[in-house]
Amino acid sequence: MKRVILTYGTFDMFHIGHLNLLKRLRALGDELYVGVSTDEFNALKNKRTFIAFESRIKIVSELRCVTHAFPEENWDQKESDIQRFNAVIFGMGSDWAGKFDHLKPHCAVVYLDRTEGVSSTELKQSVAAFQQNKLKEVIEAAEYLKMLVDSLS
Ligand code: C2G
Repeated sequence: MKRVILTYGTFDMFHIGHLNLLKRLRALGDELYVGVSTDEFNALKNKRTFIAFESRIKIVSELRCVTHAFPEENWDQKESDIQRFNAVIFGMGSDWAGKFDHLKPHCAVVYLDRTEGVSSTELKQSVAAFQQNKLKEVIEAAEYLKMLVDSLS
C-alpha cells in the first residue's frame, strides 16, 4: 500500500521555497498529491496571483516529486480528499502551523519549516521595484534628450 502524502497551495511564481517543501513532503512517503488553489479560491483567500491556475497546476504536476496535482476549490475539501486519496500524512509549511490540526482524526498532520528569504510576495515586490527603477531611468533619459534638443534650438 503506497504511503500517500497530501498538501495544498497556490504556488504562484513557483520558487525554491515551494520546491523544497514539496520534495521534503514527498520524502515522507511514496506518493505526493498536491491540491493547487484555483483562481476563484484565491479570490476567496484575498490572494492576487500573477500566474493563472492552468499554468500553476501544470508546473506543479510536471515536478518529479509530485504524483498527482488537482484543483483546490475551497477550504473544506481536505477531509474528503484525505479519504479519496487514502492520504496518511497531511503536510504544510510552518507558516500554517496549528491551522490544520482539526485534520488529525483523519491522518497525521505535519508542518515543515518554511524556506526563509523567498516568497511569491517578495518576488512580486522585487519585480515592481525593478520596473520602478527602469521607469525612472527612462524618464531621466527623456529629460536629458529634451535638454539636448532645447540647447540645439
Ligand atoms: N512555502 C514554504 N516556504 C516558502 C514559501 C512557501 O515552505 N518560502 C510553503 C507554504 O508554507 C505552503 C506551500 O509552500 O505550505 C505553498 O505556499 P503558497 O503557495 O503560499 O500556499 P498558500 O497560498 O498558503 O495556500 O489550503 C491551504 C492553502 O491552499 C495554502
